[in-house]
Amino acid sequence: MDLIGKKVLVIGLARTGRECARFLVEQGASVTVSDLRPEAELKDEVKSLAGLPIRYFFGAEERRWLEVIDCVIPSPGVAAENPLLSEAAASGIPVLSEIELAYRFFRAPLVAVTGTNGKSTTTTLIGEMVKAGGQKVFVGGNLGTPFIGAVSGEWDWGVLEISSFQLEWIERFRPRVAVLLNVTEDHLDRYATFDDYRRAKEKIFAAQSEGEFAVLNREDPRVWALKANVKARVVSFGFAEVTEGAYATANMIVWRDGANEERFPLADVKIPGVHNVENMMAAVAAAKLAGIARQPIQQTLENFPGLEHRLEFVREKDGVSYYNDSKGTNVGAVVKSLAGFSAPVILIAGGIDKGGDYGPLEEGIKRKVRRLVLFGAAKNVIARALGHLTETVIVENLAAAVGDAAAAARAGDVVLLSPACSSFDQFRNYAERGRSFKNLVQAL
Ligand code: UMA
Repeated sequence: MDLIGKKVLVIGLARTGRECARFLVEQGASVTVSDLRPEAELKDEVKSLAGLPIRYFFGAEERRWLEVIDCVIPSPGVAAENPLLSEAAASGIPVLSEIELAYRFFRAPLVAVTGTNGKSTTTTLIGEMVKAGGQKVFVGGNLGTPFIGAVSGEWDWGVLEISSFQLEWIERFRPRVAVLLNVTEDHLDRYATFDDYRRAKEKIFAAQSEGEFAVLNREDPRVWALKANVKARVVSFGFAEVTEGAYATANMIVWRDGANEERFPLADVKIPGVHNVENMMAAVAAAKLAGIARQPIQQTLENFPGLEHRLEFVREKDGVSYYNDSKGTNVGAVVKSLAGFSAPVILIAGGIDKGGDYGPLEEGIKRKVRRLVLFGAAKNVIARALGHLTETVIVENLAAAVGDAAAAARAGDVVLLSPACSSFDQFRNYAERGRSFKNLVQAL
């Protein structure tokens, strides 16, 4: 793809926009960056690009910004309804997502992981396995480091966490190994229907052909149904024994590839929960397809401590265990997190409601949750949906929620922050919410 002299508009000036602008200037493009926030809020971002020949437009988006533009690169957080994007698409100006742009320049093969939950854990595991196998690997994407920032590096592999947002504007993006972990309701504040969200995720397989691999979860009926539609070779993971692919018994993961069988004991693995067995099976399958030997895979499974903000143990106080699961930003994630506990749980939830159904949580709340502590913008919506199932209290913010949970907890209980919502009503992001929870718990 020749970018010399091309007039490119990048929409959004945060992590993705900044890296795209830098790359496009390097490639000789004529770069414009827009952001709907006022300039005063973007001083640091503009400063980080100081000295580069970039034209900026800030504030409410105007269609005239598209005049003379040859190509538009939206940040993932920019929805298709954005006036610049919809106008560009309607008038035939090519729109490419950042991962599509990066794909056209990245020279190593890719493993790409998507799904509603487990993406970050699985991507990190695969990256560590490939690294332990002695390969030079870039690990990033939705995980936090934009893919575009890696294209000038020398790599043997790229391992990417990919969101539905990033898949919206792809054309040729074609991973050697594409993994779909699961699909449950999320981001219904961005997509009109669940089907729109699901279709965006499934695009990860769209450009693949027989030479590539589609790794599918047999435990998720929506994912497994895709086996008939994908063009790539299907490799699967799940709990029932198979002759090709990965499966798990109570104490090991088994990988089978024709006549070969490799066993990965789980006795020394540190990450808990059935959902993590699924994540580990997916990671083993992807790493094997990337040609990694048994030993570095086993070593990674045993050394991996889990991710911050994902069922992260914070401390025990007076016999009560506190867990930070701030990355549990949708209902499906909380269902899986609750499944990992057998002790009575005091669940802290709330934030910005994403327009989905809280129904899948009913069973877990009835069986495990002794007290439900709700805070933030969605507190009343969640209380209406689930409050009749257990003792429920409504508080204003996270500090009050931790205070209430600590006062109500008895020895043997678990206090779990697993919000089922995004964080933007009271925090910058889920990480800030998680850190705030940990500070509050440490201060008890
Ligand atoms: N903006 C506009 N116009 C709009 C909308 C937004 O100008 O119509 C501007 C905003 O004012 C802001 C910028 O766009 O300045 C924000 O862009 P962004 O939200 O894409 O932020 P980035 O920092 O580039 O982060 C993105 C991903 N964000 C989202 O998908 C919302 C990050 O995923 C990702 O880590 C990063 O790229 C690097 O690849 C975060 C996320 O929440 C973690 N992802 C979702 C999730 O995991 O559920 C999908």
